[in-house]
Amino acid sequence: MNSPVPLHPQHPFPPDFVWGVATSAFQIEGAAQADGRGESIWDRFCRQPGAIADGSNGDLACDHYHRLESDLDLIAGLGVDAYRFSMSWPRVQPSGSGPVNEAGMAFYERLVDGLIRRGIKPYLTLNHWDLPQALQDQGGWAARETVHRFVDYARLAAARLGHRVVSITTHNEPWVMAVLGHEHGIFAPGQRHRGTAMQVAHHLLLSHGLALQALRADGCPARLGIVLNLSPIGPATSSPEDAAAARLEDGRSVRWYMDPLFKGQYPEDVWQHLGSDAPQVQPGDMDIIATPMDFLGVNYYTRGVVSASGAWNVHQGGKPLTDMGWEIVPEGLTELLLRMHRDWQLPPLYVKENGAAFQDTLVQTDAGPRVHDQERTDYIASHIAAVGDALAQGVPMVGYMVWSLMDNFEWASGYAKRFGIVHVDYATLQRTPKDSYLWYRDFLQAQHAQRAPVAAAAA
Ligand code: IFM
Repeated sequence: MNSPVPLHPQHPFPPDFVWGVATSAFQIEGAAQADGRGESIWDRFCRQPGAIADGSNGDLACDHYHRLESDLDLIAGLGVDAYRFSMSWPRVQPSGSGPVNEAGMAFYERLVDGLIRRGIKPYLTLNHWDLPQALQDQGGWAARETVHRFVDYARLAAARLGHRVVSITTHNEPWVMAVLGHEHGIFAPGQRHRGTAMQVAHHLLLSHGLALQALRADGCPARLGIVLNLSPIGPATSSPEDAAAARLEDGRSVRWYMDPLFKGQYPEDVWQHLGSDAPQVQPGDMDIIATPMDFLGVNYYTRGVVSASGAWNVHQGGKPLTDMGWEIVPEGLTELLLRMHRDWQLPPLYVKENGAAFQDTLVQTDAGPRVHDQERTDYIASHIAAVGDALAQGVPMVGYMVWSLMDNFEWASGYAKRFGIVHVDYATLQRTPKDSYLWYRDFLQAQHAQRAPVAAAAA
């Protein structure tokens, strides 16, 4: 390919650095009614008029459920070390409790075996937002009982796959589930109450800690952790009001998760601010939440610029935007990783999602269909370089994963926003690797070539 983007970042990555690509179940699988799958809160939410920008849903999505083998070949063609995917809870336990739905579990066994056969390490996420609707009907994540249902589900999943996957993530992005789902109401289950959101966040963290303890007691050999969406948060202006707003937003979106996980306590300033919206915490909860992890994952897309008027991403000008309207700030990733390293005692750290939506055009060329998504290639390359900068300054980075393998259901934005490095034609479901896929493949080849002499010398 003809990309000017360099294949060798300024800072070298260690030979055992894990390069990967990521997806999630609801966003790609489709097959919403196949093989006994139960309803999830996202199936229900998509049916609310106006909830999804293009009125779409996940019924068919990319039909990955029926195209597993060819999709696995696409992943293998990239030359990644790892593939991060999520298990749909309602597919394997349709009502959120009770025995395994064998037909649904068989899909994930085929997926994991297919990855292993291709030499790719499976990275499993248990909860990427698609709670069984039956549990929502009993109170969802706001109900403490759901914590125990999640632990049962985690044990059942680990009993079947824990010996074959390298890593298990309990939850993906608890802030999103709690705040966008229960305070802003723009994600499933569409509730709007701050106190509920904070109780949900507490129960997600608690269920994470309890699941870690249960899986370890069961002898699960996979490495265990959680994935947070984090951004560096700064004030829109130098006014004291904006500075206070930025500090509070950092408290609510970063410290509210990092402090309990790594210090066993909620940040006092945010707790005071919440007043009666602070969560119910029972004795012993905080110690459970702080159960040591084998890794932490961070998803990074952009920075936050906050003003006292309540705006979250005030654009300060000069920064290019993605199709989501998010500023492109690769140096923000380095800043975030350095801050995390400074403020908390981190376990090995991954970037578990990083990528960008752009308006892609599929063009016909003599070489077949192509998507010239130079902006996405630039985005990925510059963020990989940002990870390299953090690594060079001592942050314990161990891996990086692109979001996402293919265009998919982008939640409230429907199918209009494309994050894939593989283009999906939603009329035919045909997959076309974009130029960013070809660049990442070439980049990984260059990384692997650098690895070989090191590995040979060590042998
Ligand atoms: O598509 C989502 C993903 O499911 C979670 N992290 C952010 C991505 C882009 O919005």
